Amino acid sequence: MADDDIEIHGSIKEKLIRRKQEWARDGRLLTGTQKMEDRSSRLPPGQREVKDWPVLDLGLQPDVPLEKWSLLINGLVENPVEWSWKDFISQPVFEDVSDIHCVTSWSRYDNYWEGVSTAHVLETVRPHEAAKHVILHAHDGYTTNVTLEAFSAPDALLAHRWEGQPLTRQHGGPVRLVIPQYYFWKSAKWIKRIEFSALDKRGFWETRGYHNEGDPWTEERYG
Ligand SMILES: Nc1nc2c(c(=O)[nH]1)N[C@H]1C(S)=C(S)[C@@H](COP(=O)(O)O)O[C@H]1N2
Ligand SMILES: [Mo]
Repeated sequence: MADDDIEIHGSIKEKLIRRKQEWARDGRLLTGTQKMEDRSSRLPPGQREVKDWPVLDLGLQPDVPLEKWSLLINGLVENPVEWSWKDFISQPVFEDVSDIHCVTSWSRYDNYWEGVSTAHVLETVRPHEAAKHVILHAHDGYTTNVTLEAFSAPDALLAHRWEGQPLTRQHGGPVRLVIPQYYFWKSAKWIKRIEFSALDKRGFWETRGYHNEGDPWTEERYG
């Protein structure tokens, strides 16, 4: 976990972060239809479909070579683990196709992910009964929080491949989290630690006006 060894490209986008915080304060993009929970459309309210895949981050892109990569999974668990890259890729393979919904209003359909399911993570580390929250920590200093229930979703995974190719650094490679049921800010890129906790801890955007959960179907954008 020697973070000093990890090279980070770029510099933090203070202006962009401020603008997104202002959007949250002003409730930008909210359609007001969030109470309808209309699931007849594949597109959640206020979203538009894109075919490309935008890159969004704080401006800092860690460059984590596989030989230095590790993932610590600890906190309120019976069996904490620290996986090296070799350990990680010897776990059972999980594949899933899901849609991405970003809070900045783009959605991208049918992303083919390969990696390790969060269900397998849970079987391996066995959270204590008191663990109700999961805090995700990334190499760029980013954090985000989800309930244990959301983390356990059957389509959630630690992804290292997208569309049959290794996940690029821009998109969070070597490994990122993917939780399709939520807006994409919950899907931490460059993940380095998964912490199980009894208490909730709001993450980077959650402390800057974003919703604590983030269901796109009910427009849990801000709050
Ligand atoms: N580590 C880290 N993960 C992150 C972010 C970030 O800045 N750092 N941004 C989040 C946000 S706001 C979005 S929309 C998605 C963007 O992922 P993408 O660049 O692959 O589209 O990553 C999420 N995960
Ligand atoms: Mo986002």
